[in-house]
Amino acid sequence: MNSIIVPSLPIDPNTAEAHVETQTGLSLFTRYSGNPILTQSNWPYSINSVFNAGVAKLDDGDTLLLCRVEDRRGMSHLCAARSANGIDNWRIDSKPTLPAEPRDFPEEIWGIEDARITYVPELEQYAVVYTSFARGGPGVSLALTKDFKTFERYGVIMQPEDKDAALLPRRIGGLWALIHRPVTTLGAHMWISYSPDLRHWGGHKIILEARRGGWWDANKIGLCSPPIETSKGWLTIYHGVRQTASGSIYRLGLALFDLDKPEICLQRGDSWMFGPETLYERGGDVKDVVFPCGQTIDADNDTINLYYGAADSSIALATGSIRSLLSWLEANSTRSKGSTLERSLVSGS
Ligand code: BMA
Repeated sequence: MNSIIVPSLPIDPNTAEAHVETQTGLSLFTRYSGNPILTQSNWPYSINSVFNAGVAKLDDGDTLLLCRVEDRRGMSHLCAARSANGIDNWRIDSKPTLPAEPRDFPEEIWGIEDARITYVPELEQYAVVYTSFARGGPGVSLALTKDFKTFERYGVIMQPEDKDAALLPRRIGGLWALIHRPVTTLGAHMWISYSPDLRHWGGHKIILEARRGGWWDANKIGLCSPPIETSKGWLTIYHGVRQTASGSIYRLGLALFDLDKPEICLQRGDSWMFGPETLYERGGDVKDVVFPCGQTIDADNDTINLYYGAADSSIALATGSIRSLLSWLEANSTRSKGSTLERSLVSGS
């Protein structure tokens, strides 16, 4: 089964169709003028809010968003919305598509959140990696599906405290690779772990550290959408959390990881490249949050449609160019292969 329309990978930024190119970090993505594209008012049943959706492009051309839906108890579940153009006329499941199942999976007693979806050609299935929430804190859970109707649940694959995880679409050196964000005494950094069977995980390594001090991504970072395989490396959007006197600001940065050794960071952007600016991003249940969990890539192999949660209250869309993201990263990155500059930045010296 060939279940997803993906660009022929890896994407070559030199041959990708030209997109309107900007080199300023602030305009790398263009917001859809009709944002937000999905809100509580679109839902076929009573909810509090809808945000942070995993994304898949289906065989029939539909874009599927597996949305985080918060009910009016405060618990989240996942619900699928499908659209032919990925913008409007969403067909939303009439009940939760993937509800929490705390009886069989006690790690889901307070709900499930923030799915990241990867189509895995070898398995001919989508891997849905999501946050399961219970007394021990957030953990990382996995389910496989062919159709977003029935799911094979693997349960917790990374114990609390851990979240912001996605599977890479193919094995690296014979092993599956998961990027995730445990919180340890070392801090809230991005890690990679490897597995022969998606159940047993090891080879844990930090791949990107939260910076310190005044940086926009000081102290807490995490993976956003699943990394994009390009000929230059795994292009990765991550969030950085700035703590301020009036709360946190969630902004987005870019990093590039080695294709064959994804624990090696080749480049990391200095500044954030997308952050809360509009009313629907600056105000909501949690203000000043942009939080993508997935994207689609158009047939030109360059246009990226980024779906993001806005202020934990709605889903919005912004469009960019993979080639522009890569060239911005090249021009605005402190880190080159083997450089120790990043280490001194991380240690604050
Ligand atoms: C993070 C996650 C996201 C949420 C964000 C802002 O820790 O829980 O689901 O959007 O906080 O509240």
